[in-house]
Order: sequence, then C-alpha cells, then structure tokens
Amino acid sequence: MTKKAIITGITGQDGSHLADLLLEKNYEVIGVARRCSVDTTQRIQHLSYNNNFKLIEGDIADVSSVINIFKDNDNVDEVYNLAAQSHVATSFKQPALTWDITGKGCLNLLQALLDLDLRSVRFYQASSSEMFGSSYDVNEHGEKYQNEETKFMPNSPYAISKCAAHHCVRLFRDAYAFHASSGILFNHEGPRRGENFVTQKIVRWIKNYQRWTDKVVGRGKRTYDADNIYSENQEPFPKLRLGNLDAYRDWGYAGDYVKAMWMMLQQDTPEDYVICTGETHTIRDFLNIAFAQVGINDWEGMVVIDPEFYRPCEVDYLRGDCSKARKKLGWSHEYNLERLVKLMLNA
Ligand code: NAP
Ligand code: G4F
Repeated sequence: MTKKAIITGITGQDGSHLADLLLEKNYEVIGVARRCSVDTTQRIQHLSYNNNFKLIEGDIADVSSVINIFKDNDNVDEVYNLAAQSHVATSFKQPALTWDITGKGCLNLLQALLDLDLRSVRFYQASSSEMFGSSYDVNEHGEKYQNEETKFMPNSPYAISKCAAHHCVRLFRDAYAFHASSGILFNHEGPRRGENFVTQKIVRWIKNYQRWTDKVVGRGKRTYDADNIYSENQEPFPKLRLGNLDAYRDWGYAGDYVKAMWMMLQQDTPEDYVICTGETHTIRDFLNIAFAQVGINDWEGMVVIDPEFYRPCEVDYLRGDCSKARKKLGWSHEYNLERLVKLMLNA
C-alpha cells in the first residue's frame, strides 16, 4: 500500500533530497513550505508535475498552523521534521527566532500529534552534530570522536535549540510510546546546499572566478594567479572572504544521508542514530581539495580572513562514529570528501 509522508523544510537541501527518495519509493509526499514574498521552491521545481507530490503552506513556529497541517491531511504514516533556522552563525544574531523554529517548532509538531490522537504516526527529527559542541570521546587509538553516547555541550543558540528538540523526541517516545527517532547528522552537503554554508560558498566562489577569468583572460588561458589576472581596464575579482579555517568537520553527501532518515522510520523500535562518514577535515583541507580539483595549488592569496565570519563560540572538532547505524540500519555513506567536492564543482 502507498505510504503517505509529510516533510517540513521541503524547500531546503535535505527536504528536496528526501522528497526525491520517498517519491522513488512510491510514497505520497506532502511538503510544508512557509509563506515567502519570493519563490523559494527552486530545489523542488522538478516535482511540480508529480501527481504524488503536494505542496502546502505551513509554519512550524505557529501552533495553529501545525494543527491544521495534520487536520487537513489524514492517514499520514510518517512525518519528517527537517524545518529549522539551520545557520549556526545566524542563530547568534537571531537567537529567539532560532529557538521558536528549531526548538519549539519540534515540540509544536509532537504535541499536535498527541493532542489530535495521532500517536501512531512515525516521526523523524533532524538532530545535529552541533549538539556535541565542544564535547568528544577518545578511542583506544587516541582518536577523538562523537557517537550516540557522547554528552552534549552545545555552543550556539542553534545547538541549544536542537538539544531541546532532541530531548522532546526522547520524552514523547518514553512518555507516550511515540515511534519517534532523531538522526544526529554530521555536516552534509551537495549541489543543493545553501550558499552561505562554507562548502558551497567556496565552490560558488571558485566557479564564479573561473567564469570571470574565462571572460577577462580568455577561455583556455586561465592563469589562476591572484596577482596578475587583472587587466588594466578591469575591476579586480573580489577575493574569497572566510572566517575560521582551522575547525574540523565530518562532511558527507546529503543524498546519502536522507536514506538513513527513511531507514530509521522503517525500524520496529524507534531509536536515535549518529550519521556521518567517520572522516574529518579542516576548512583549509576543503580549500586544498576544491582548488586542486580545478588546477589551482596556491590559493592562499585569493582568500582573505575576515573577522566578520568568526563566531562568538566555535565548534572546533567534529568526527562521528556511526557504528550503530551501520550495524542496525545497514547504512553507510557512498561519497567521500573528494567525490563530494567533485559533485559540487561539476553541478
Ligand atoms: P536548510 O537547507 O536550511 O532548510 C531548512 C528548511 O526549513 C527550509 O525549507 C526552510 O524554509 C524551512 N523553514 C525554516 N523556518 C521554517 C518555519 N518556521 N516553518 C516551516 N519551515 C521552515 O537546511 P538543510 O541543510 O536542508 O537541513 C535540514 C534539517 O537538518 C535542518 O533542521 C537542519 O538544522 C538539520 N541538519 C542539517 C545538517 C546539514 O549539514 N545540512 C546537519 C545536521 C542537521 P525556507 O526555504 O522558507 O527558508
Ligand atoms: O558551513 P558551516 O556554516 O556549517 P556548521 O556551522 O558546521 O553547521 C552546519 O552543520 C551542522 C551539523 O554539524 C548543522 F546542524 C547546521 O544546520 C549546518 O548545516 O560552517 C562550517 C565551519 C565552521 O567552523 C565555520 O566557523 O566553517 C567555518 N567557516 C569559516 N568561514 C565558515 C566561514 N562558515 C560559514 N558559513 N561561512 C564562512 O565564511
């Protein structure tokens, strides 16, 4: 029988990938998007003519809106809560808004399911490796890692909101027997990644720079030298402005990670799972890999370190251990960082 799923955050990176996956599996998919004065549906344009896909308006920060989502759409099997104010740096500037969406929004959904007596609906919550903050464990080889047992030490309003949502999920599971699971996902990227996250910001800059040199210097004659590419009558191409290059992140591909979300809701018992690649790299490593893939080995002169992009508090080290997901879900990643960067650069 066809299953029916609601996805919040449908206009985002993961929402669009998850919709693709569920539609491939013959689900009926209802995507929730909040009202905006401009079109935010670029990532799901390709679904507009799919008869199994329906877009509805809703805002998870608004209790009435959440109740109406469930009242207007019956026989729902699964709810995936991917909606969030998901940018960590923004959360320092808009902490209360971040809390209302990223923290309380999850509670609004769970409480509405309880009040409407819909506790048999399976629920997925998009938890985050940001919740670990400055916390890690150390394995027998002296390597730092985070898994489901690692304590949370959140370092941003975003991470604190995610921790609150994460605990709400656990509470609804324990108190009301909800089939609710949180995926503690480490950073995942891809061509659909928002452009103010560091990987896409770097990739977009490189692609724009390539276009610019093609135009100014001539196709096939790229010099890739920050000091001599400017011709006399041309404005110089603005350098890439970044913040902290020394933080470590465990980066995977979003297309791999949405499979884990679906797998969690197919289990008999709801549980929380870490999803990651198990490899960690600095932003500097990412720059090395991305620039090298377009033939630039000396990128330092093209990058400016700008204090504007530093955060009041940083998460210095993330490297996940997803042994549990491998064993119980049979999940593993397909894309390593080199392959991910290639995918993003070629998109
Ligand atoms: P994203 O691209 O920023 O998408 C966030 C989505 O949430 C967008 O569709 C956004 O809509 C929607 N949204 C924001 N506020 C809303 C509200 N009040 N009501 C309804 N929808 C709202 O994020 P993502 O990368 O796809 O991540 C998906 C989820 O996973 C998020 O919860 C994120 O925090 C979490 N997560 C992401 C990562 C990662 O590395 N990508 C890792 C761990 C956890 P608009 O288009 O209108 O802004
Ligand atoms: O790409 P980022 O903004 O991702 P961040 O902060 O790790 O958060 C992402 O992953 C989380 C999972 O761990 C998600 F929960 C969250 O929703 C989001 O998807 O920054 C990555 C690193 C940080 O250390 C940051 O300080 O890159 C550093 N960075 C250096 N320069 C920069 C920049 N980040 C951004 N966004 N922009 C810069 O110019």
